[in-house]
Amino acid sequence: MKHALLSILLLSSLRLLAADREAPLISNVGARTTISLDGVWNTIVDPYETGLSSRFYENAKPKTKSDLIEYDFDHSPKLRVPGDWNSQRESLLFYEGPMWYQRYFSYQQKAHVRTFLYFGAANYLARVWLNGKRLGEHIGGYTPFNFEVTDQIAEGENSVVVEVDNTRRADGVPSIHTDWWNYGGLTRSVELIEVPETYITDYSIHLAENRHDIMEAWIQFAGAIYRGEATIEIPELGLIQNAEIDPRNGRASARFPVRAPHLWSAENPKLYRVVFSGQGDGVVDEVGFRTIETRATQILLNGKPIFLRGICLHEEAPFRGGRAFSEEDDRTLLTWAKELGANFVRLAHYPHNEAMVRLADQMGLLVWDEVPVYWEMDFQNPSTLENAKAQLRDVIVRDRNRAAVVLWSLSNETPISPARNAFLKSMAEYARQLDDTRLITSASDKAEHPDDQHAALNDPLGEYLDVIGLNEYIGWYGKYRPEDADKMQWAFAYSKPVIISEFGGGAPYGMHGDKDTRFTEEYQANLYQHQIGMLQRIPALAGMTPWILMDFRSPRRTLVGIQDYYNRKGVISDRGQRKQAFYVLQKFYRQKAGEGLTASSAK
Ligand code: GCB
Repeated sequence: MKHALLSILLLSSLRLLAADREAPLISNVGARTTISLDGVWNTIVDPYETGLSSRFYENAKPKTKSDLIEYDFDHSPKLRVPGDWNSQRESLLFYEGPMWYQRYFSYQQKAHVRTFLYFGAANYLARVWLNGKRLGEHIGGYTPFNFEVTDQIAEGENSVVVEVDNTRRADGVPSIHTDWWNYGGLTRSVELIEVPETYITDYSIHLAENRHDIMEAWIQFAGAIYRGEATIEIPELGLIQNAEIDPRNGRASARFPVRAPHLWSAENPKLYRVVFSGQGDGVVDEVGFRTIETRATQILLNGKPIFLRGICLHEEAPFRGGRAFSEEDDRTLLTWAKELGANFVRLAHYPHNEAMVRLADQMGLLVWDEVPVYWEMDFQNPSTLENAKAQLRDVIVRDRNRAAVVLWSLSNETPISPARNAFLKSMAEYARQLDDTRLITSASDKAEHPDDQHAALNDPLGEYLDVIGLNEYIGWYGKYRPEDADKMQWAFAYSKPVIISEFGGGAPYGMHGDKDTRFTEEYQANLYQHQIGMLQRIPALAGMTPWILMDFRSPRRTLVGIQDYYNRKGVISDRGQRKQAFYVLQKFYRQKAGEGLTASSAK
């Protein structure tokens, strides 16, 4: 009886698994054999979600002239992939709800090859069918996912259907309220990936803790594992390192000495070609080597204190608007950050596209990577926590070999409560378990003002972090004027490095007036001036990322003639025009960079 029950349970869980073919995320897709499914897709806007009951995923056609089929992908309007739908069709600007995507592609089957269908990102919920069969679903709008399709993909013509739904949900990550546009759609590339039957899913290589002459690496294989060794090669360092593969879990790990590599830094973002191989598979990556740690209230890059001259960014496309997804978008944004004098970017408030992080690696910009645990959320809900953790895991899998990424940020401006504290504690532990080589942070805005000359951050979240992130809007929100910053003295409950992860104020480019007039460039520039003075009086200050590089769309910003559904706190407009505040910040960063040079040449 007991056995019968057990086998029923087992069978039903197997069936559940069979219905969802989401497979462990394959890292470094760019190094794989891929077939792009980007381009023009057929789309059906489905505000009442009738597509599920009407089985849009079958992509059926009437067989006789009397057949009733009330949808037709072939003659429906098109949308480009990658791309959000809101910026592609005027009628979709504010659309939130389900959208059906369909396209055909032809495929040639190959022996001993496994095929995966990969999505760079789909906001927010995606349900996927191939040739009418359900592959599964994925939640979370900014992280990649893949399904194995080896058994579903047909020789010749195939049809893939995806329902993408960006309805905001109280239990979602993020939840209902955000200060950014809820761009829906297949916002990043869709690809088929081909790998051998036994293949490398993921790997990691980095310098051992605070050592510049020892590396640690592992390679994870999937499929039937044969006894043998995996190999890691760094030709430029003359390194060939073998490691035994454990057949029980498909993992090979090694710790080994290296001839001191050129360390990765913002000034010299050196990347090495690294080859990971074994079991008949091989992947090549470009990897930088550096260490990152904290000592008291300092952040040390490669053992030396660094001041993070940063700026926040949304993943918003310059000039054309909408979600950024291309290397060209990314290069424009990061080039502006460099011009500002930055050595650091905060990629707010969710994982940006992979090309962005790779470009930061090449250009020498340190990165704060973040997941969209933002404002009020359903912190009591275990499935919300699981969702947040899955997003954190997937961005860590995607970016863990990028030297540029030095901080994992768990959250932004979440309201203090026992449930929230427990939620973020659990995320911090999970992040450390997945990657103990980086620093953990979070942005908090829960400062208190005992009087008009003192400010204190006592958020208990600080206990779980390596670096304290503080968002403060003195001179913009609340009762204080920009000049009040001059007398403000900050105190922090935890003796850890502090990054001022946001400050700022809004001004459309070209709006002028005196420095006391809201929404003028003069007001914004004056605010920056007084902020810079105040921040320099914080002894634990290790960096700053003002809000924000470029103006971005926000449904909350309705002020006509000034905001017009844009958050105007950019130091650059969405058309690329530099505001006065850009030059105030640039001047400060140039001076800071100069100080850094004198300090290191004095050594
Ligand atoms: C914040 C949020 C950010 C907003 C910004 C603002 O504190 O973290 O997402 O966009 O303020 O402009 O109010």
